[in-house]
Formats: sequence, structure tokens, C-alpha cells
Amino acid sequence: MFAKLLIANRGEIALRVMRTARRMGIATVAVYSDADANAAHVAEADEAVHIGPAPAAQSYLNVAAIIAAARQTGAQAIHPGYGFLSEKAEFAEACAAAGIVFVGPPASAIRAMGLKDRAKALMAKAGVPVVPGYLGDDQSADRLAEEAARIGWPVLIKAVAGGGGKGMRKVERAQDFAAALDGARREAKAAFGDDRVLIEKYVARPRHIEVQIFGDSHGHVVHLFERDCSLQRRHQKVIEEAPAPGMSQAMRRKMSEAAVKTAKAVNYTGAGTVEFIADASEGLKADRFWFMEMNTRLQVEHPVTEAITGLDLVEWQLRVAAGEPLPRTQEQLSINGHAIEARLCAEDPQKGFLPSIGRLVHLKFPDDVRVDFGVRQGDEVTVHYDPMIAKLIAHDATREGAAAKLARAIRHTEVAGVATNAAFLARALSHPDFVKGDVDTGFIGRHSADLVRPPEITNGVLARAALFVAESRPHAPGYDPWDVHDGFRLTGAAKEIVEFLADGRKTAVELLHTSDGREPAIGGTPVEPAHAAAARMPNGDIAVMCDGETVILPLYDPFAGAEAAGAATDRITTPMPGRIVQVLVKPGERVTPRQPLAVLEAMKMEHTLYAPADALVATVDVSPGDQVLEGAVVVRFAKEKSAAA
Ligand code: MV4
Repeated sequence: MFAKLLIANRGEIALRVMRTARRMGIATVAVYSDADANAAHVAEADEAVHIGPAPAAQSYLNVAAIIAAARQTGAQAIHPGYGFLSEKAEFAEACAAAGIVFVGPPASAIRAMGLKDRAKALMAKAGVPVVPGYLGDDQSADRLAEEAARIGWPVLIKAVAGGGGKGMRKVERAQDFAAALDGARREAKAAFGDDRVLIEKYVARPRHIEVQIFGDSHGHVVHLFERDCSLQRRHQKVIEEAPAPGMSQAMRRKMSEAAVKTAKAVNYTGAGTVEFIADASEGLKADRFWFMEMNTRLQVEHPVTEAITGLDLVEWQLRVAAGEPLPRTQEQLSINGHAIEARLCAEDPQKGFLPSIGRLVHLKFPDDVRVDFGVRQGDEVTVHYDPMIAKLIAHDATREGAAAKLARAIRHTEVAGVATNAAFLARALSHPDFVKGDVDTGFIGRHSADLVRPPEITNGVLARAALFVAESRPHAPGYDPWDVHDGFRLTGAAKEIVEFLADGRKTAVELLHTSDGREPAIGGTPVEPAHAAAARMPNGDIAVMCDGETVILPLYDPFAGAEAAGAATDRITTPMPGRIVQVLVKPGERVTPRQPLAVLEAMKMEHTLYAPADALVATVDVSPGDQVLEGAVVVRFAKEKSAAA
């Protein structure tokens, strides 16, 4: 086994790999960018090497700097984690050239799976079911249209170099084909520098089911059963589980055989995932699944497989990379119970899931589920990297049990400082259709009205906030609350009043002193405080964390102007740096609440900026293609006498 391992990654996966390395007695080396000098993965490693500035292109994707760090520290192997360099064949080759073991498959296997058409052709030849379609070199519009008609409508046009749904177009009718082809090609060219496409029969009600496989350098390949990753939003996985709900033994046998065949066809070693698409329009059927692609790395969702198999997949990766045979045979592997994972992200469902950046003023996880986290309380979520805060993984004897346990754990997770998707996740896990196992890739879209709801400022939340304010008051002698103009008043010995600006309105909570302590009341009516945690934000606002929702309550300050109470309403500005990809309104146009105004590309995703209220567009200050900083004005609204305040 290796004595020292370098982890060419950051965040939760870097910590995850280090945990296993430590248990196996392997010394760890972290690498870090300028932005991560104080990050958890650096603190946790035995050694750490600085590899460049914050942008990943100059640090976590810098092959030369990472190889140099391994050389300098004497690391014998490099674990790439996921993302970054994990599926770059050139990196696997650079490791080999430097005499360092790449913890992953051979470069040839990464290459074989890199291009969709080649991978698909290879799998068809190996006898793995693939979606009927056209994979040919003749890319003329006429030929492609002919092939689409032969396949039968609806069809899906996909970029050969594709991934993440980019350059993908569903076409329902022959007369729409030419325009869709143009669009798909343009998008593919822009995203991958390659405008070749393939055409497939469109699979109805698709479910994403993937099989975890493992190969070793002695010619063995086993599968570790399947995961269902159908709950996605814009091709980003949200909730994953193992095993797949509704999967029959017969279908599991067929799918895992296909996955093992796939791995053998490319002489695969290490951890890999074979992704299938299943037609769930009439429930899962053993003959209605097809190969989609193979991911030649460990995946974000690997913990659900670990939970149901009782194995440590990182340990398996390290053993296989060190030349050992697979620790178990297929017959020694079985499924125990059910596991579900949810990805907790710094993003705001209320704002179209826009990444939310800022300092994690408060961060606390429950201790009855597995939590793989990448950040600590006090850390900053920046624009430079993925906004995932943590993964929560629940394991139980049954699917219903695991879903209930995970929903509860998420409701008890406390985050203040950035917006999160916690309440959204908890609602998804408790949704009757999810509980029934009625999941497919359209789930989130179909149920978004149920899943995305504004946080409620209940009286219980206000009472909890008031108690927090009163209890965190300094009681030092000589301290005079009358000196602080922040909404806190003593009104004689038996009563305190705390005033908040809730939804822009002044709301007073009275705290009556009784022999039991402080009893909150609003408008004279006693209020039961919510079971919630509270924290003070750097600006003095009170954050109340309740059921996965975080409500921010400014203390009412009679000396502050009305302006300070809310952000400027006469304009829309960019929430983070990025590039404007679309402008959807013109000066002089009337807009309505939540009408899309422009699309910003930032943090590798597209974010729509919406109108906050009924308004008249006065100026549009950006054009498509503009690089913008955070806070750049996108649209200014006209001042109108009748406009709602
Ligand atoms: C499909 C499909 C329907 N029919 N292929 C999306 C990204 C890529 N991984 C494959 N994708 C799809 N391919 C055919 N022939 C529907 C999707 C799809 C999807 C697949 C998995 C998970 C989420 C998805 C969301 C939308 C579309």
C-alpha cells in the first residue's frame, strides 16, 4: 500500500478521501488555491501545497503544479476526487510519466468513454442495449432529418461531445427538425468546440439509473448494485438513492450484467459508473433500459452505495490502485436496506436556485445521519467553486424509513449566512409521490410549486428571535440598553420589548418576566416559541433556523431611514460576477413580478434574473456577451407615482 497520497481536489471529497487514507495509515497531502488557504481540507491533511490562484483553471486544473506537488512531497499516488482532473486522460498519463500512480482507470478507458458516439458504438458492439438512433459520420442536415424520420418521432438531438444536457434538443415533428438541429449545433460548438450530433429515439418518462462497478488489474469486474439519480434539476443531481425504487430482481440482473460487460469492454480498473436511461412510462421494465454513458471516476453519490453494501469505496479504489485484487467477489456482495442522499447547496430556491455566496455565520448538522461536508462554520462560500455545502445520507431498513430520517435530518440542519435548498429538499423527500417511489427526471419540474415556497415569518419564529435577543444581551454592570438604538427596550421590571422589521413591517414581541423565565407574546397574546436555533448575523440581523428554512429578521431601528430597510428597488443588479448570455426585455417595456429579464452565466450555470414587481423598464444596461462584475446594473426601472412601494 502507498505510504503517502496526494488528493488533487478540495471540499467534501478531499476530506472524504483523507478519512479513509488516515484509517489505512496512509499520510495525506492536500493541494490548495489562494481562496482555500484556510479551508478544512488543508487543515485536515498531514501536509499541504499551494498550487495557484483561486480560479480552478490555474490551480485545481493545473496538471504541472499538481504533479510538482506530488514530487516535492514524495506522494506515490494521486486521488483526483471527482470533477476537476478526474476524467482527464492527459492527467492520468502525466501521472504515469512522472512515476506516480493515478487512482483511477487507465487513460485508454477514460478516452474510450469520452466521446458519446464512440462509447455508444463500442457498447452496441459489446452487446449492451443502446437507445435506437443514428451515429453516422454523414452530418448533412438532409441525412440527419432522414434518419430522424426513420427512427420515429419524438427524437432527441445530442452533441457527440456532449454532457450536462448541453446541445440537446427534443424534436416532436419533422417540420421542427431543421431549426432544432441549428440550435443544437450552435450550442455544441460553443460549449465543446465540436458541432457533431447524434440522434436518438426520445425515451418517455426517463429515469436515470446507474450501476456502480469496480475492476482490478487481475481481470476481475464486479458490480455494487444500482443507484437511482432521477431527481435532478437542470441536469444537476439533487437526491440520489440505492437501490432504485421499483427495480425487479430480473431487471437488476440484466442491468448489472450490462454494466459489467461495459467495464470489461474497455479493460476498466477502479471505480466506475455505468449510467442507463430507463423508460418508466409503464413502471420499470427489464427490457426498457439503455446505456447512456460511463463515468470513469468515483461519484458524488457513492455514499448511498457504501451504506447499502457496508463497504468503503475509497478503500477499494486505493487497494485496486496499489495492485491488490478486489476485496470481495460478486457472491459476497449484497444489498442491506435502503439509503438516500441529498445535496445541501448554497443556493436560493426563491431566486431560481441562484448560488448564494457569503460567510457561513452558523452551520450545524444533526448527528443521526452521515454528513459529508466540505466547509465549516465561519468559512466563506465563494463564486470560484461548486456551491455544495454538504451531503446528508440516511440509511434505514426501508425506503420510507430512510426518506423520513433524511427529511428530519435536513429539517434539523442549521445554516445562516447563505441561502440553502434545505427546505426544498425536505419537502421533496416528504412529497407523497416521492414517498410512493414515483420518481423520474420530471419530478422537480412537475412539483416545483409544492417544493419552492417562501419562508414564513410565523409568530413562533418571531418569539424565538426575541428570546435569542434578550438572552444574548450583555448583563455587564454599567451597560445601558437605552444607549443602543436597535429595537430592544426595557419597560419596567417585568417586561421587555423586542421590535423587528418583519416583511418590512415593524413587529413587537413582548417578553413577560415570570417565575419560569421569559414568556413571549405578540399583541397581548402568548406565543409558543418555534423549536429553532438562532444566530446573530454580522450586520446585527437575527437569523432563525427552523425546519430547514432560515428567516432573517432585522431589528427595528427607529433611527435608520426607510432606505436601509430594503435593497434599492429601482434596479436589478448582478448577484455575482459572470457573463450575460441573454437579455429578454427592452427599454419602455412593462414587466410583471417574476418575469425573466436577463440570463447570467456564472459558476458554470445559467441564472435567470427576474423582475421583482410590476415596473416599467427605463434602461437596459447590459448586452449579451458582456462580462460583468457582482453588483453590475442590468436593468433600471422608471420612477412611477403609482408604483407600489
Ligand atoms: C435522453 C432522454 C430521453 N431520451 N435520451 C440528459 C443528459 C444526458 N445525461 C442524457 N439526458 C437525457 N437523455 C433519450 N434518448 C432524456 C434525458 C434527460 C435526462 C436524463 C437523465 C437525468 C435527467 C434528465 C433530464 C432531462 C433529460
